[in-house]
Amino acid sequence: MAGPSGKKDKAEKAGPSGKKKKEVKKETGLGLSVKKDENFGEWYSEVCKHEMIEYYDISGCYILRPWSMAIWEIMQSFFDAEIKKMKVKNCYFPLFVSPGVLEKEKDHIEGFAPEVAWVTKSGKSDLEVPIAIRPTSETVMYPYFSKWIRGHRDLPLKLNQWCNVVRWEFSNPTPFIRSREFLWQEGHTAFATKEEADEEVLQILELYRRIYEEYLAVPVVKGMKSENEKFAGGLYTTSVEAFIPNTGRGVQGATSHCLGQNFAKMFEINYENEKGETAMVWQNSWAYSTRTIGVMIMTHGDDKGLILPPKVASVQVVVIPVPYKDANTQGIFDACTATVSTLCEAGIRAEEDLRDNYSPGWKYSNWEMKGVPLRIEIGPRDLENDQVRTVRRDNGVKEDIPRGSLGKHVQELLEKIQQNMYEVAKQKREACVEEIKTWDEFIEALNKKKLILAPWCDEEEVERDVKARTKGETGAAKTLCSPFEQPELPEGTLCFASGKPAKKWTYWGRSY
Ligand code: 87F
Repeated sequence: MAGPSGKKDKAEKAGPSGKKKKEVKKETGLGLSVKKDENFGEWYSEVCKHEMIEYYDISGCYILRPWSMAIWEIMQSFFDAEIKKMKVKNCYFPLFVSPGVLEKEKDHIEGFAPEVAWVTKSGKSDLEVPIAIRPTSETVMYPYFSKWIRGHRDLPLKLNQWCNVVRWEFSNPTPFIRSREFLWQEGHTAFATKEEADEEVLQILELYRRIYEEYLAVPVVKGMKSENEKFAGGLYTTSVEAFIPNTGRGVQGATSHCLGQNFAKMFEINYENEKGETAMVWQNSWAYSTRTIGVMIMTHGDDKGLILPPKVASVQVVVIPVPYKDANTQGIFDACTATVSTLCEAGIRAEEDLRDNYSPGWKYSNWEMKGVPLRIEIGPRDLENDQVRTVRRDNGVKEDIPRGSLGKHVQELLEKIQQNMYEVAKQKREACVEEIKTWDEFIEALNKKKLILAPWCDEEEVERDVKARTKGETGAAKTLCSPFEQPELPEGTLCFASGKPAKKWTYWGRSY
């Protein structure tokens, strides 16, 4: 199915079920063969293949094609500029980790050990000492933090790197959402005081919220991870959590951890404070990955394919000529080119599709499938009236606009599309939220694929118990986060699972 054999695969695709229609669709590259509501997994995989990713011949590894890489780069530009305002500096540490360093912090690595990939050979000969491939870089970086941090003037130390990491996952791989290699940024910072660390955790979390809500038009909840779900090596973990209504699963969007002084102790990251005493640093780490793109695809895509939010779309507007037999074809083509120039000058990412081997209808479907937020059609009538026709990808609404006010008008339309996509996604998510009080209500809501908000006693043992009691084919329910924005918790409210006094409202559900 993958790579080099892809072409051949298509030709042979008649298959035992022999669905003619599906085959024809595959041949022309038009339309999806499944609906989002009918087979979400298959739908997602098909949508990704147009043209975000290409499957690869190693399970769990995917090729990021320009169409998705461009989205990553746009988010990267935003986040990189924001952290630079916070005086975070970029750096790059090696991909390889020696076993001694990797295993230095035993607690931290313990649960993760099966996922670490190792290089054991060069050519045909075994390496004397196998070398690990980074799954994350705490143990890679912190020996150098110890070396570089000497006095209070060396603090804060704020580093970030944009890189790939490898985690040899065994549960079912999904493009962007769970892959064995992925791209991310990892920030690692060290401070003199806990207060400074606490403040940064939330500043970064707010940037993650903005990536999801302002760029990807995906609503998220900011909150605190439970003791069970936090990063074991740290003090506390905050996250932004998204929800996929179609599967009823939560998905952790990004995390911002306060590590406390655990790693500082382990790696002896000490400094001399103003009083001349030896003190230990407070640390944070934070990351978001290419998973963001998967969450966006799942949230917005429809039966026609992808829908890209204008802010991250590498092509925001596609301009398509609609020539008729006797019409002034060259005039229409020229109008398309002029339209693209005008839009580009207005700072809009626009492209024309003047290919002569495809019909306008084919092009419409093709660009719809690729999710371009706005289509502009120019035909003989438009030329006559000095106008263009716009068609929105998010709701199909058509509008004729005068060519004179193109830049301003299209800019406004793109902003409306961005806003509308966020509102629609938010409404869909809100419709899934269910506040429950009892165990029976919990199970009922879980079976209805709800995002469950429940009063909880906040005890680790109770969360483990809920997991055990809900274990099934589709995975156990667990806490997603305790939202920072807490609804009122009336005196005497009891935990839905243990019957003990509830301490907080917490989101529960199955998750990716
Ligand atoms: C897999 C193998 C080895 C996650 C792993 O979230 C180690 C790990 O430490 C591991 N999977 N983690 C936790 C990563 C924590 C932390 N690292 C820096 C982040 C943000 C960026």
